Amino acid sequence: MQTIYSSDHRLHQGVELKDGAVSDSFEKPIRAETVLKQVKAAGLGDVLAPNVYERSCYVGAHSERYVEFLASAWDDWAATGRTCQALPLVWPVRGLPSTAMPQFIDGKLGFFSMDAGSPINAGTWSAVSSSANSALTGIDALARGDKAVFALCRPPGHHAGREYMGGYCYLNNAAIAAQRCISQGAKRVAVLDIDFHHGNGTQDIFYDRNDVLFVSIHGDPAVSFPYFSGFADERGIGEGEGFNLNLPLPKGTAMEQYEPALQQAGSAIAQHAPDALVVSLGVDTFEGDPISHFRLRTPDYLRVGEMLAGLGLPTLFVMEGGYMVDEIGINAVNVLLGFEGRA
Ligand code: Q9C
Ligand code: ZN
Repeated sequence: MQTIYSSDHRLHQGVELKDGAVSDSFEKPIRAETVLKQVKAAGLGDVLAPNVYERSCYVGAHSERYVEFLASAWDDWAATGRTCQALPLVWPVRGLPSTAMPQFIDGKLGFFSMDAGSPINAGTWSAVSSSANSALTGIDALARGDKAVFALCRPPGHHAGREYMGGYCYLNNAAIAAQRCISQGAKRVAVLDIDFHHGNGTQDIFYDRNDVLFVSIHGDPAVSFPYFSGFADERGIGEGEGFNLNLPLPKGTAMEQYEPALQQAGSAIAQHAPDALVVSLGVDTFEGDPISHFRLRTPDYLRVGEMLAGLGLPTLFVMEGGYMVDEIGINAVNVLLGFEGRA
């Protein structure tokens, strides 16, 4: 299968508040470079640069004002004379009365974010838009008849909601691709999220819709990020009721407990009978991941890919998380090799 990759991701290198101190983010450029290296070493297929898309292609999954905010956030921040990365520090939590968008950048940063996990610097928008463009290029390749495509996106996207960034994410690459699929005529799409963390952003974007089924297998939010989304009783709303399926699993989950959840996810997807499947592919489910708590092992990812292939759907894989830098290449590519029957 083809891989879509842009080196523009390197323009974004974030900071992170970890244990109360500022350090380099776990979400760093070498992640994508390691995965690319393994794509080539395994001979997965051609590596192509993304096409260029209009900013309007991100609207639908996101609101127009949020996309405008992201695109100009660095300039608005830098215009105040600051040179360090932009981070939000105040949020409109329950109980605060105003729902109006602030006019000043510091207020906007809080208004359009769920946490302080998505810093913005001078290259962030270039990286973020090229990441979304990789997912869009991938979905367009499926429309032209490719059976499977790997969008090697960085930064990741699944924590980004309709109007907010968070958890290292800015634009929701998987949701933007799924939305384009629908906009171009697909009746139904499914998004399966196998990153360790709940894909709260993708859930948010499609929560009231019955055309895009969202299924996520993730660490129990009672004890894992993002804490405020991902519980089993979140099933969708209005027309979307029954089209959101969360399968939280306890800390320490290994393949033995993971596989039945993946089976259940597969059954729900088959029942939806989508025209295409988008997989939010995070490999932070790995036993050695520094910020996550599942125990999948390297050969397990081949099995995951094999099970996904069993659905027989045109499939776009979109890279999400995975922070054990030495192993994320082999783990991500194992899913793709398993999918292609090259296990
Ligand atoms: N000490 C993705 O995998 N911070 N995002 C967790 C753990 C947020 C992960 C802190 C993790 C976000 C795309
Ligand atoms: Zn994750």
